[in-house]
Amino acid sequence: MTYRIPLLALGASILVACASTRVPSDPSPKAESQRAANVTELYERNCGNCHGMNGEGGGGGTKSLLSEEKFDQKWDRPYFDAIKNGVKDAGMEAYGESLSDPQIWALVVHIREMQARYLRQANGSPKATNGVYRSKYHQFRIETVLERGEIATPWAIDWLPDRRMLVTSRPGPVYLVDNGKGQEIEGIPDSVEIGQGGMMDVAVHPDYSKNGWIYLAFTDPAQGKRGGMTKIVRGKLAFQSGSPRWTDQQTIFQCAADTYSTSGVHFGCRIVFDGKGHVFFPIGERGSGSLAQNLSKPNGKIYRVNEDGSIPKDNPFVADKNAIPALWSYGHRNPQGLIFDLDGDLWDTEHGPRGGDEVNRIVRGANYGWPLVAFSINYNDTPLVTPWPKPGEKFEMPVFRWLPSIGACGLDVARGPGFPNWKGDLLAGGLSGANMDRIRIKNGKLVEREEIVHGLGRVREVAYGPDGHVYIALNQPDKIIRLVQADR
Ligand code: HEC
Ligand SMILES: [Ca+2]
Repeated sequence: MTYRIPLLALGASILVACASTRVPSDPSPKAESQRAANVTELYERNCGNCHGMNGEGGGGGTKSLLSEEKFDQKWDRPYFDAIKNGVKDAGMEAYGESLSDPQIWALVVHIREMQARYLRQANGSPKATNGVYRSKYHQFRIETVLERGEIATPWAIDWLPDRRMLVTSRPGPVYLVDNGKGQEIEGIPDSVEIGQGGMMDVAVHPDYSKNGWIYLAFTDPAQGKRGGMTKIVRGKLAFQSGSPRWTDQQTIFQCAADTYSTSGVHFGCRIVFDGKGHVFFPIGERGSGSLAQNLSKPNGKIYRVNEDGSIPKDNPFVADKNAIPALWSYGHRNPQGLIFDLDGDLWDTEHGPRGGDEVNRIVRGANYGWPLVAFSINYNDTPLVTPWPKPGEKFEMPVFRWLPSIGACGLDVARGPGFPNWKGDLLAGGLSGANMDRIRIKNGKLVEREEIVHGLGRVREVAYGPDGHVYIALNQPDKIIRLVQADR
């Protein structure tokens, strides 16, 4: 795994050297299939003759792999086992000898990618008839709240009690939006937009009418050098002849200066309140996967602090002198969705690499496994790891994973009154997936998933409005839309 992007020719030559040492030198025929480093090649060479180059089946008595019924996580393990142990009475050999477990898992990921392509082509996206979309429990219309281009890369949405909307823009500004007109708030702290970082979340304190606090998450610029790190502050709004200004700022959480990095990936960050005096927020692993397992480093963790930034005495790692005391859970890659559901359980959505974006129930002190386990392959189509813990390892497994990835970003819970039949369901967005899914979980198990929106743009934020409409911040095109219930 590469932890730093090499900037110099020297770095590049080191990479090449590493890559060449990975080629196995064993000349035996068993090693033949292992030499196919890339998963597509591995499939085409070993499986395509029977299962079809695109999974369509037909050779050697196979059915199509492209069935809606099998495109489901409950078939992950049976698929893996079929490849590893073979399907003897059907004439498929066992690959457990010639292929490693990560290679076998990578073949499952490859099948999922073929299934997703095929099913998208066959089923298309949710479409409106006379402007009305029909989903399983509700019909809705889509309205534009902020036009294309009015706010650059909108990242987060929240509301003041008077229903004026706050919208962050990743390049830095935060806007107060009243009746479709956005006003930039003066005096917002400096942030730096590097890759996926920049101005990120805004969260209005649940008791805002009493205390006036608004929380912001952003990439804090490193002092005197390039790079940055996720930081959380809170402040208040003051109005001078109608113009909003950021005042009374306090730092809630800041990382040590030596953790600031020039990496452009995996900053987190959403802020949520538990209503019991605590604030929770995630920070991604900044491209350094192994640090997600290191409790003394801020990367790849979910945090819990008191609303003023002080450390709760009952946090899980306060007794560990080497651990950051604000830690709540670890082994995360890049959570960009975080929400308390209506039962008070905390959920995140986080990015896997290629495949295996996760929906996790966040438990005090738990390890979510990254980078030791993942439902993914590498971006360059090579095997990575297997999803399941090895003997002696204990990880909290995702309740649901998207395979292939959707680029999970933005998460809220349906609260009613606009969509009462969705009440309690998670609404989860996807960037590369350009989707918003409704996810119903009962007793810790996924019972229903429905794609509500697809193909309108990269979904950055999902926010259930106080007016009962479901707001979505899209990127590319940059705009804000809302779903308005239209049941007849
Ligand atoms: C000689 C033909 C043949 C080859 C080669 C072959 N399979 Fe199969 N495979 C079958 C047959 C036959 C079945 C059982 C019938 C079916 O499910 O289509 C099967 C079943 C499976 C299943 C279970 C499907 C289900 O719906 O439960 C998976 C997964 C699978 N194969 C994957 C692979 C992969 C991956 C490879 C390559 C590493 C491979 N197969 C190579 C013939 C083959
Ligand atoms: Ca995980």
